[in-house]
Amino acid sequence: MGKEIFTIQLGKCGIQTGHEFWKIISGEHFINPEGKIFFKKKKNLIENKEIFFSETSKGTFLPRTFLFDLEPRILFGIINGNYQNFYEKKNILFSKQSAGNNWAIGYYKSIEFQSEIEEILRKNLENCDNLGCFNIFHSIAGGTGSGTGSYLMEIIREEFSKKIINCYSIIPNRIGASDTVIQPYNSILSFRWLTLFADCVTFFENSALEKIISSLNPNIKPDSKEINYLISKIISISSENIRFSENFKNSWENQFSSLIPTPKLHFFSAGISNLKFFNKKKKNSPMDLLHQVFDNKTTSFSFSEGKLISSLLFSQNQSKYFNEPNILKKLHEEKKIAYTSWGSVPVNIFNLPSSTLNDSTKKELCFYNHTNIKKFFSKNKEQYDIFRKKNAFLNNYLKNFPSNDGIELFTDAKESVENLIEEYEVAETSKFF
Ligand SMILES: Nc1nc2c(ncn2[C@@H]2O[C@H](COP(=O)(O)OP(=O)(O)OP(=O)(O)O)[C@@H](O)[C@H]2O)c(=O)[nH]1
Ligand SMILES: [Mg+2]
Repeated sequence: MGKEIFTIQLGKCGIQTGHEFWKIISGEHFINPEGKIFFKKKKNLIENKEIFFSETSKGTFLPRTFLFDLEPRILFGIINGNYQNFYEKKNILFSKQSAGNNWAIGYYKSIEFQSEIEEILRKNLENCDNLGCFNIFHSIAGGTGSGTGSYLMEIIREEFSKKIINCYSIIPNRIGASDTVIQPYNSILSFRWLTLFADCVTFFENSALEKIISSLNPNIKPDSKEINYLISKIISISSENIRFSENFKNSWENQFSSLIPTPKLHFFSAGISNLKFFNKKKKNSPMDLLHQVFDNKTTSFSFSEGKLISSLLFSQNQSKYFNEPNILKKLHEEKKIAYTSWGSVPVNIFNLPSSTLNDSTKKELCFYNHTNIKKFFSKNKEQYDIFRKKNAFLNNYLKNFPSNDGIELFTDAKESVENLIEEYEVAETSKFF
């Protein structure tokens, strides 16, 4: 079996998207909300459910996950429903009041839970043969997702320095929805922590996800349920190869390390083809699927500016691409995709186990490491600059820092984002290596 993966679900968004993810993968492993296997294993099905689930002494399989929120409401909604026996109670932690969309409250309030958090992480680690990676689900706009998320990355780096920190970071920008007003403060601080402590980060922009869902089926009016399903489906597909393979070398890090040329450039977007959940009727040729993978992206980055550093394609047509390598080249030409001059292989292809899952839809999924992601950091930095210039909501924010180091932290975070943008700019030139 490959290395185990331990999940961390933080704040409302992290808990809800993570819950959707667990629903999808538990279904694929025939595990019911009680943790019991409800279907006899298909013949010849190779399954590594222990990577994500731990087997209890009663023979049930429960998610290897830690749920944390500074307010109990969302957690109670999940653990008092059908899934009350699904999550281990000892892996759930909450306090009484939310962080009010404030990074500083999220970060500093979490310090009060340091020993409990460390104990939970250590116990879960002891329950693994060889834990490889921490998967963090969170939003970088709310206080718990951004602040506690930052704090947890620091703890993991300090206590379990060799383990990979892989973040699924959700960015609001919902069309027509009012979002947290101090989001630029939360995001700029989160970016600093994600740059310094995470090994890789996949961004999901709610507005981009809404567009994908509408393009797959114009009759659907996307809400959180559909958006969370899409995020979770992307993450679950990217783990199929690990969960359903006899090749234990298919570890998460083996797949994703090919995307990261230097440690700092570790921010990805994903692209997804049509999914049966959104459009049951649509039949797609392999070429249609590929087009969709390039068009349906989880962030608003554009191929028309900047350069592709690397990409990772999960496909049921791997052999086709090996036999006809020009397919991808042609498509890249058609889409005018430019590569960095120093990168090695612009597309790495991994096979998806096609026949194993309940979901028989043909699908493709791609992760992109593209320099145009810098636009996203620039946009957030500009928003932050506007706020800072006017000192908008600043005192309200700073009063939640325990000492006077709030301003210093902001200066540091801004500098770190500027350096990151510069790194992507240099990566577009041949001077990079
Ligand atoms: N895709 C998606 N986005 C969500 C969901 N819940 C919240 N969000 C987005 O995340 C942002 C706020 O994050 P929350 O997760 O509610 O905040 P939190 O981490 O609980 O932090 P506090 O409530 O401030 O303690 C909002 O602006 C929403 O746009 C969800 O279930 N799915
Ligand atoms: Mg909350």
